This record gives sequence, structure tokens and C-alpha cells, in this order.
Amino acid sequence: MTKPDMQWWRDAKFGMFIHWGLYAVPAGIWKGQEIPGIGEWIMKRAQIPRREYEKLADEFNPIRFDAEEWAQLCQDSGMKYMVITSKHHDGFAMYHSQCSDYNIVDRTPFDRDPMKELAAACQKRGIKFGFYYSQTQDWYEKDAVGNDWDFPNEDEKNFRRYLDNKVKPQLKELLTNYGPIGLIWFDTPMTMTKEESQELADYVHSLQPDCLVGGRVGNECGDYRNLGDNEIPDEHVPGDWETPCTLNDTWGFKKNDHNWKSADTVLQLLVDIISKGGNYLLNVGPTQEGVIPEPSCEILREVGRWLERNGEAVYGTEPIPYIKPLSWGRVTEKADKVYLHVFDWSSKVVLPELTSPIERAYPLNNPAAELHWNAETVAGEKSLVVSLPDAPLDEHVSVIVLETNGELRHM
Ligand code: FHN
Repeated sequence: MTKPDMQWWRDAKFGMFIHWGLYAVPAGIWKGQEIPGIGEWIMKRAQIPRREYEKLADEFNPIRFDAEEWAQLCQDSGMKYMVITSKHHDGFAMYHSQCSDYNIVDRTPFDRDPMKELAAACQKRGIKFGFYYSQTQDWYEKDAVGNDWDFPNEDEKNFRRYLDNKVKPQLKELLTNYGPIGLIWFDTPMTMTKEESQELADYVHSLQPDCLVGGRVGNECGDYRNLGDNEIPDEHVPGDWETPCTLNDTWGFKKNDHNWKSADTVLQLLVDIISKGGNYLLNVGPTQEGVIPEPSCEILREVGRWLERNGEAVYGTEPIPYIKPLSWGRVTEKADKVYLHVFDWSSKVVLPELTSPIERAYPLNNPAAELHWNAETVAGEKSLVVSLPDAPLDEHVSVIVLETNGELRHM
């Protein structure tokens, strides 16, 4: 099977992850007790029997859900793709599934298919739309992996039956009824054999040849790699990869988690990740009413405003692998331009010599201004020293452009 075209994803750099499901109802608290850990794992952490957990569906009525608002937030944040939980480990489908009535339309008072509405709202704005799908763990199903409190008898389990009766039919629905799907984000491959991972990847491609398959389909059968949750590599990592990250300390909404990262931190993480060759998939966890928590919205809009000013130095750029993370910031490049993302402002920045001569240096937000640079040997290394203006150019990351004479060679 031919590999789908990755270019849109490579250029996108920044995506919105959404963990939304029945776990937003308890929001981290079960029978008055705070359950430690990530919110969407409450069923497993508190060992909630499936017959009890499924009753959450009666209470799940996200009447404030507005797909247009979510897609608009995604756009305003400068995120180019959206990936939402169509079914997480709890097994509950957040769309109208025909092959399992354990889904939002058949089981909740809400009676709407939010995935249909989101797919349309994203398409309207040119945002690529993708589904998270938990293919191995499904705590509602006896044949799947993960629920040993309702289904302790391993001998009665038949993973093949679960793949054939739920996973593949649901993937078919997701890839048939929701228009063009940018990617399927599988997760926790655990027991998946190489053959099973390949089978699911091929199945996705057979239904939508342009749809990317995420790395957690397992056994290196995805179109790109996923690093660990919140994992930031120290240096450049070759190939296509993405890091899924939280904005606080959970994926699914927890009412007592207020440990939000600042917009500054998010921006530095974004720049750090793309300078090492990756994409940044940043999560929001909406409430049971269907609302993305206001602190998340504020942080993301602030990030979006920075991207509005500085997006040229982010989208469609590439890392320069031989430039290691620098004490003052990070570097990206596109065609004949090198972008210096300055985190720590001072009178000058020093970076390794480039493979093409520089013609001009200027602030991204003021191309008419000329900055001075010199080739110097610093600490025994051939270096470029660029003088900076007195004050930072931006309240977050400041961007300097170096225009080079021709495309850079990557050594
Ligand atoms: O177990 C899941 C977790 O709930 C969450 O969905 C994250 C997101 O990357 N993936 C798994 C843990 O790595």
C-alpha cells in the first residue's frame, strides 16, 4: 500500500487533542473520594463495575457543546488539526455507532452526534479532523484488554473477536460517515501483535488512503511515531514524530486540576519540539456540559495571538539537526531563512556557523530594521554572533530572521 502524503501534517506543527467522554461526569471524584491520576482512567483506578460506570451516560447531557466554538478555538489558537476521542479506554463511543449501542446517541439524553458536528465545523475552517481510537484497551468489553475486575477470567477472552466485532466495524463507521479524516490516533498497543497492528493500519488506508495512522497502532506500523506522553527529547529526532501533551496534569476533565501551564511555557514547548523535528499535540479536556475550561481557552488564545505574529517561523519550517538546543533559545529554518526563537533576551545571541552565508538579519516583526552579525570563534567553535536590539521584540518568544544566500545544507 502506498504511504499517504504526510506534508500537511509536517507543515502543521501544532494540533488540538481533545479527551472527552463519560469520565467528564465524575471529573476525578468517585463517591465523594478524589481518585488520583488522570481523569479518563477513573473507571480503572477506582475499579468501577461496568454496570455502574455505564449509568454515567444517563447524566451526560452536554447541552452547552458547540462544535463551531471548539473549532473556532482551535483555529484561533493556531492549531492546524484536531484529534478527538471517538472511543477511549472506557469503551464508550462518543459518536453514533451502529455496532455498539454503548454510544452517546443511543445512551445519553443528549441524543446528538458531536463528531458529525465537529467534523463539519473543522472542514469549514480547513482544520484537519482526526479520531483518537483505543484499539486494545476497552474496559466495557470482555474480549478486550484492561478490565480484570468485571472479567477476571482470562480464558474466556478472545481479542480477535473484539477486533472483528467492535474495532474494525467502528473504524469503518468513523472512516465512512464523517468525511475526510486526517488521521486515526491509536493508543496503548499493549498486546497487539505485528500482524494485528499492520492489519489495522492497512484497514484504515483501505478505507481512506490519505488518512494517516498514528504510531501507537503498535509495532512501528504507523505513518509517524508518537513519543511518550509529555516526552520532550533532548535533541533533534529524525523522522516524523509527535508528542502528545497535557495543559494541566490530566487529559480528561478533572474539576480539581488547576495546574495550568502558562502561555509562555506552551510557546517554548512548541518551539522546542518543532526545532527538534516534531509536532506538538496539545490537549484540552471539556466538561460534562460540553465546555472547554476557560483557563485552557485563555492560554490557547494567547498562544494563537503569538502565532498570528510569528507563525512564519513555525508552520512549514524544518529543524536544523546540527544545531543543538541553545542556552538562549531554539532555531528553525524554511527555504533561505533561519529563525532564531529567543527565550532569554540579552545583547547578543551566539549560534554555530551556518552552511550558507548570511545576507541580512532583522526582527521578524520589523523587517526594515537591520541587525549586525559577525562570524567569530567562540569557545573554539566557528560561530555566528548576532546583536540584538535593547528590548525583547515580544512578550513571549522573540523571533529574529537571518536571510541566507541560498538554501541551507543540513550537515
Ligand atoms: O492511557 C492513555 C491516556 O489516558 C491518554 O489517552 C494518553 C494520551 O496520549 N494516552 C494513554 C497513555 O499514554
